[in-house]
Amino acid sequence: MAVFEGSFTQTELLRFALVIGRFNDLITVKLLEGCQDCLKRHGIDPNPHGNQVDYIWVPGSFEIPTVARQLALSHRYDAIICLGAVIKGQTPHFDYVSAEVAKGIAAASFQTGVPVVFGVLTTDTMQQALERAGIKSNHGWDYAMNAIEMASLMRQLRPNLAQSFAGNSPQALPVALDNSLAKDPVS
Ligand code: INI
Repeated sequence: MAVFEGSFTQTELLRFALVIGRFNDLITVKLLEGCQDCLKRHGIDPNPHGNQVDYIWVPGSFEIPTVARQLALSHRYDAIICLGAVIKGQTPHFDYVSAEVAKGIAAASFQTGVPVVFGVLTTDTMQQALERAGIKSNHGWDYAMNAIEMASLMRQLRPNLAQSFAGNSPQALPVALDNSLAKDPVS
């Protein structure tokens, strides 16, 4: 048997997409900066003209899942990081938007087998959002850490699961895994 865990040092081949909501961009731009800082400090080139990170801007958090799913289906990325800020009290939209974005991001990840990081702040006030986007700490950094860990872990699991299932009948391999094994995320 074996232990698998993501590496934070072997990152040069990893590819990421960042989906960022423009709504409350005072917050989302700060999350983005935290995210980029973390990626850079872990050896990932955050330059949009480079090979490792693509950036996709959407109007608001509600639009994030549709785009995240499309990107995951492309199998070009090891992980997708979704950044948004849903703040209560601004509009009655809060409950609808926060529920849908959480469900949608989870579905995009489950349906495709690609890690999709839920980097959407849901707070009662703008002050709470600011505190989580740089004033006290920057959750953007944490979202990037999650993405690196999951991206690296999934790269390890694909070949290892293929090997450990090699002796079994094809029916023993779950369909989702079978599909992911057939695709190279960087091709
Ligand atoms: N989008 C957000 O990202 N955060 C919010 O707080 C928010 N509120 O409160 O309304 C918000 N609404 C816009 C929404 O995401 C869609 O862009 C819009 O409904 C069009 O589909």
